[in-house]
Amino acid sequence: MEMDKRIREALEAEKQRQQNNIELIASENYVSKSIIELQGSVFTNKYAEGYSGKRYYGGCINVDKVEDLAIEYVTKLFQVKYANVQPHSGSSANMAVYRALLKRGDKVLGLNLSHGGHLTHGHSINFSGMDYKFIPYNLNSETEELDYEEIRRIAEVEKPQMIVAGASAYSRAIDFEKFRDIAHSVGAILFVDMAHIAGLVAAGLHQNPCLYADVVSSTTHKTLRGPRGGIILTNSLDIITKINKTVFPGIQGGPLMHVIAAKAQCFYEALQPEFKEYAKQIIKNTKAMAEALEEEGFKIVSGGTDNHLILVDVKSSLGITGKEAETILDKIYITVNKNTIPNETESPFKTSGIRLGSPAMTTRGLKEEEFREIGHIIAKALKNKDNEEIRKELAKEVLIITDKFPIYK
Ligand code: DSN
Repeated sequence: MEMDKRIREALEAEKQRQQNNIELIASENYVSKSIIELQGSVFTNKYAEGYSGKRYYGGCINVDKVEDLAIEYVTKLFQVKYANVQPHSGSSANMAVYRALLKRGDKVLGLNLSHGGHLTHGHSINFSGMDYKFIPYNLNSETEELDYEEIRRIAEVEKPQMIVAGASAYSRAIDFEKFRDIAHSVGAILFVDMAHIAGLVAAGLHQNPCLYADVVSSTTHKTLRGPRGGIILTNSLDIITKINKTVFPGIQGGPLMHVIAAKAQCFYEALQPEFKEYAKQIIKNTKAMAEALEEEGFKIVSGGTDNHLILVDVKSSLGITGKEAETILDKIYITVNKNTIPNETESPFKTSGIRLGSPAMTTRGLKEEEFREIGHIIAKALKNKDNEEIRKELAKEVLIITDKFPIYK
């Protein structure tokens, strides 16, 4: 049957929006045509509850092959023994880890959401904060970086069953070896959620948490540039056995085999030498954009960046909220998200900061020169928020950049 006209219109409009806009949401990316083809493939028709070779349905010969390939490639990519590639998302991967390894009410340490953590790292409105007793740790109030001594102090006082490391809005490298030492010194499991930095880890540009953590989760669609979904990795046979039972039948039914096929392709792509070059460019580009914004007088949270994102404190720099900045930039076709910053004084709906990431535009081929230009365009737009003429000029400049770098040639 032909596609419904109104659905088609939304699809075409979204293609145009993605083409026109400078995409700076740190957790988004553009996947390859092969990944789109696999996600839109006949694998979507297949039920395959269970695991390769042990399914509850017939006709699984080909889905077994793609799931085996996904596991082969991802374990090679992250130098780890075992993987579960079935979680539908990062949140369900994290739910599986907690449910497999903790009892309800167990104590867990996780990074405060307003300091860069994630909802599933213990926020009270999320299942994680409801089912387990999370104790948040904050960034150091002066350096705005992780404070390992303070995390150790909290761990020694609280004696948690698990420590969660990983972040959604943290621009500095994370020392997983230090986290391992702290966790194991108090008898806690170290769980790393590397969703944001997985592509950098895959390229060898960030310490690999699989070498230190008891268990690691990730999404596959951020810096890793794959389909939307989750994975869980570990070197422990005991842990993967518990994880596998928890993912299915514990919390999920049939795996999304079209997504698992696309995950296999994502891991294959990340194993190629070009991916390393891509990941290197991500970091160069973020640094270039941060430098341009600093030249313009903006305060960069944590004093700079080692990875794919920066947090800009627009409130202390210009007296506007993150929400206002997001809206102003939307009008000139630059997509960002408002974000809380350490010691936030605004509500999560307003915030004092914006989060800017380079993975998506790096995929489109932009280099340091363009990222510096984007930094200056952002600064000019925010400094002249009420000037209609300047806004129109900047919107034109953005469209010139995005025209020059098509998403799908
Ligand atoms: N929502 C994602 C992000 O934007 O960082 C995290 O899951």
